Amino acid sequence: MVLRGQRQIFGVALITGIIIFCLSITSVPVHAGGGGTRYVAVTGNDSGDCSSALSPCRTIQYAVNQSVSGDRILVAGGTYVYNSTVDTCSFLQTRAVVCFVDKQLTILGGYSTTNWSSANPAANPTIIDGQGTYRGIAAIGYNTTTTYLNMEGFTIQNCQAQGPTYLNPYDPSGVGGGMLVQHASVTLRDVIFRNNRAVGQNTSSGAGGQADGAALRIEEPPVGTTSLLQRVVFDSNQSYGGAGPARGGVAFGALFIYKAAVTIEDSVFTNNLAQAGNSSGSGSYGNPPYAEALGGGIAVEQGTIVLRRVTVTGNQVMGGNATQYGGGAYGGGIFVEDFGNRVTSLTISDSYIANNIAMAGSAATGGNAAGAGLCVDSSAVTIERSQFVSNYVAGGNSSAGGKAGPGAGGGIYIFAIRSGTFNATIRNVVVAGNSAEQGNGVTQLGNGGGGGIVIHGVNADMSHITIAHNRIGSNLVLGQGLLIQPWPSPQNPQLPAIVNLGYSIIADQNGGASQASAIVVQQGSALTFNKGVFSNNTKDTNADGIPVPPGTINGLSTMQSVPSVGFVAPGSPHYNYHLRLDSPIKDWAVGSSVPNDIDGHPRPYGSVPDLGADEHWPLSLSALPGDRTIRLDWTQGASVFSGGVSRYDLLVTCVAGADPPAQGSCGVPINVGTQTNFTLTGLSNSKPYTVTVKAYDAAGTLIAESVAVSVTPTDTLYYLYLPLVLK
Ligand SMILES: [Ca+2]
Repeated sequence: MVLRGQRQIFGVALITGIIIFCLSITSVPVHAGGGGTRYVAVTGNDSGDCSSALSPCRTIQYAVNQSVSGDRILVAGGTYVYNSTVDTCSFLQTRAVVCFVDKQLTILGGYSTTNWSSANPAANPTIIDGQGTYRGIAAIGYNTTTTYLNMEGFTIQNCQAQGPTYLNPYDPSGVGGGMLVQHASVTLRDVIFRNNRAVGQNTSSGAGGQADGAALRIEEPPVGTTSLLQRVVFDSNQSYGGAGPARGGVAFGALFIYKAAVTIEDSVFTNNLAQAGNSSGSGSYGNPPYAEALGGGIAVEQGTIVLRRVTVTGNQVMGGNATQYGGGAYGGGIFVEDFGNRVTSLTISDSYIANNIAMAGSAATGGNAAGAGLCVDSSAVTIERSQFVSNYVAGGNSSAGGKAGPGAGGGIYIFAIRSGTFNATIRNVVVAGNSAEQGNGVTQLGNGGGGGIVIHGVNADMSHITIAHNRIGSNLVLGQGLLIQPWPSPQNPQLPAIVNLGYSIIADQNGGASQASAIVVQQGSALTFNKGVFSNNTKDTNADGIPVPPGTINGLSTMQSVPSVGFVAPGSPHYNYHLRLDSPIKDWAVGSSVPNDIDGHPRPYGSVPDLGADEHWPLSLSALPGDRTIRLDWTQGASVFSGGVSRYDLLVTCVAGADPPAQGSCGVPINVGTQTNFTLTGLSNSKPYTVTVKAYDAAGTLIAESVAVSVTPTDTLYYLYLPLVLK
């Protein structure tokens, strides 16, 4: 089923031009030979050039004004707010606490007036507070292509960018609430964006103002630069599209990236919101035609985006309401699309995307919703070693007699509306506990689907995927776990979806109307299985023509079935889809050459890899000998089996003449409860002991064990023993 009638490009609505400076900056000082250090503290005074640590300046902005490219500004802990007397950026409609044009600056927080040599942002919180009125930072390249901000150790909070952004030509958008990086590149480390807003203006004609980048907008940095975000937190930032008489304003989420290469590592996006504006009119106007909300955590319009070890949880996109057409909702956690047919790519690795929501707006015709965890349009995408868990997508409700909006792709929705190199490569990924629902109103069984994943009009190479416990609403039938469909429709398949699915698990899929199946391949598309397992689904595929006629399905004979896969702790609250020791599908991935698993553990353990995202390894255990003692620790190993273990037993094997442990007997299991470290005492020195840790579930079934570790206690501790770590 077609999700969207016709994809529109959002860019027309974007602010893309160089700022029109109707401003009073007469000259921008860009001197060679920077590299000086300037000092700022809340106890300081704005005088001189801030270059003495003994007499710091009072405002960051004053120090910025004194600075030349290459300078460093060290900022002591405290809260810094807007001060009009030092503001040199009168061209900004939303003024900023800190603003600069055409400089390369490093601004470092976390210092104190008694210690300017090492930063400690935790001990010396350094806060830029917009007081609900001002933008936090604006870094703008105007005459140069080298403008750059390196910022570390700050909290940027309570900032707001309220539309309009420009007066000539008039633009009602509100963008970059916490930070606006325009035609400049940025490096941020240890920065927290909290409770910032971008607010589109309410308008008296046409569409309401767009809102994007509640925390941060990175807009068209110089070609060849890559912006870098490390250990950055985006928490509770909100973008609100403005109301408009024809339709509400579009909203993009906390981080908005436009035409940029950005790498994000070890960062968190949580509880952010993109809410499109409402309208008392039809809800359709201009381009994009509807009041859409996109990318609650991260929204990308063209770029090269790399996400490593990123957590994206609890973010939302909410389409706008109107009378005729509800606004769409795309990518509750992450939304990425090309722009103007430019190359765009997304790489996600070792990341966790959970509990995000995409809900379309209500109207006579409910809006479309897609990809609660991730929505990708016309871009190359690679996803490795990541989890998409418990995300929820719902189409918009319709008023009496109108059509309910479709909801599709609870976890992941990948699509294209034009031909191109849009391959999706997905490896070692868990997609579990996600759901897709249609809005309320006049429903159709085909109006959405793919509780776990939708692949729509693109090629996808998927291997070692665990698709489990996804569901669709009671008025849907198309793919509880996986929906594969051509663009724009099975009746008019112009771009097929061609999917390879190898070494994967499709288990415990449920929900939907009576004919719903776990996998649906629609006519005009193809799916090739290469080994895998079905388990406990209400119906595995639509190969039999139910619920809809199938496209090409190959390799079905390579699939096996088991009653239970043997997950450690499936479903809420743990969503732990690692394999138990007694899983029947271990060693079934004959021929797989994928070198590792979702944990980064090597494959295979033993001679043949396991199906799905996890390779089952023995419980990792470290053992440290001491004087008549052995210190055991399996905390790290236990994390793999979290939620599944009811108790651990230690089994200690002793040689002849060796004293038994004080805590039990040789050869008899010692129940240590749920603790994940233990010290055996009373042992004999110079006698080898063999120790195994065994993990049991609540039913008393063994679900994991360590390898047997041989350790010899000793009192000759002349040197430090390194822990013996075994997988
Ligand atoms: Ca593993």
